[in-house]
Amino acid sequence: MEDFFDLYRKDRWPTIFCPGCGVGTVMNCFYRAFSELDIDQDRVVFVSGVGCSSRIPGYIRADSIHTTHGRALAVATGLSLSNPDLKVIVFTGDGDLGAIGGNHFIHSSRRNADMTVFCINNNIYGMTGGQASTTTPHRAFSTTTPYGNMEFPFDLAELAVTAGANYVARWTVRNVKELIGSMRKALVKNGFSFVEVASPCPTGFGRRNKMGDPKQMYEWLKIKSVRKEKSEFWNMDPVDLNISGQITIGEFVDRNRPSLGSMLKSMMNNE
Ligand SMILES: Cc1ncc(C[n+]2csc(CCOP(=O)(O)OP(=O)(O)O)c2C)c(N)n1
Ligand code: SF4
Repeated sequence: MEDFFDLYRKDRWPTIFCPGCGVGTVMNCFYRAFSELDIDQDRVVFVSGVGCSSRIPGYIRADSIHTTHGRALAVATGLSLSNPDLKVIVFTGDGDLGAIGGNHFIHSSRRNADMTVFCINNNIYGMTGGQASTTTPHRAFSTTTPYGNMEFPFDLAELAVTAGANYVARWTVRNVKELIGSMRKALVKNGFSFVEVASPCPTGFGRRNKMGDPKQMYEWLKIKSVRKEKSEFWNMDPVDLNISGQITIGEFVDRNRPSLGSMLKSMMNNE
């Protein structure tokens, strides 16, 4: 790819993203990763659900399907099975993937369905004004938890590892180098590859939780993130993990289980 605007639909700019939102950073990291690989843009299909994070494919010059909220992975599974030559890339949010689409997430990981999923986890439903999602921290405030969240959040990366995904990593929007590296790896991996990005939503989450301006939210991500190698909490009781308020970052799995598409092919060939 020659330059930035070969990938983006410049005519759709400016984007809908609020000032200080992390979604734009993820989009630019994706550009870096994608442009360093030799992937034919005509063979790529982007899939998304609904949410601010899910708007990314709308800005990319390639075929895309904007599905209903939560159904991106179901559509992506159908696409990759019906045409194994396609490279299927999903952009999603923690609400889209972990809440309404939670079942598709678990089963796409378990099936090792052929797709790359980038989830922007901003701990909230950003687009609809700040309702609690499945990754809203315990005791955090949102429009639906005005007295603090009484529930405990999902660890999306850990869920994907446990369910069977081939590649899983998590970074924050501050770790751009590592994030680009993981995106590159995920894009060339067979089977289900998953990169979660912890990202600020100053409008829907930061404001309500008195986290300061976007710069302070970026600082908060730095303070809260701990590399997997140094983490006392990785692979422990999820309640401990969530009480610590820690974001464990790193690569969590890189393996080569047979993918759903490859299993289907070998069964059809009676192998
Ligand atoms: C079936 C259905 N239910 C609810 C909605 C309303 N809705 C749109 S986006 C959204 C949540 C988006 O949150 P997330 O996926 O975390 O993305 P973000 O906006 O935070 O990036 C909801 C509940 C919808 N569009 N369709
Ligand atoms: S509402 Fe939140 S996630 Fe959506 S664009 Fe604004 S800052 Fe970003």
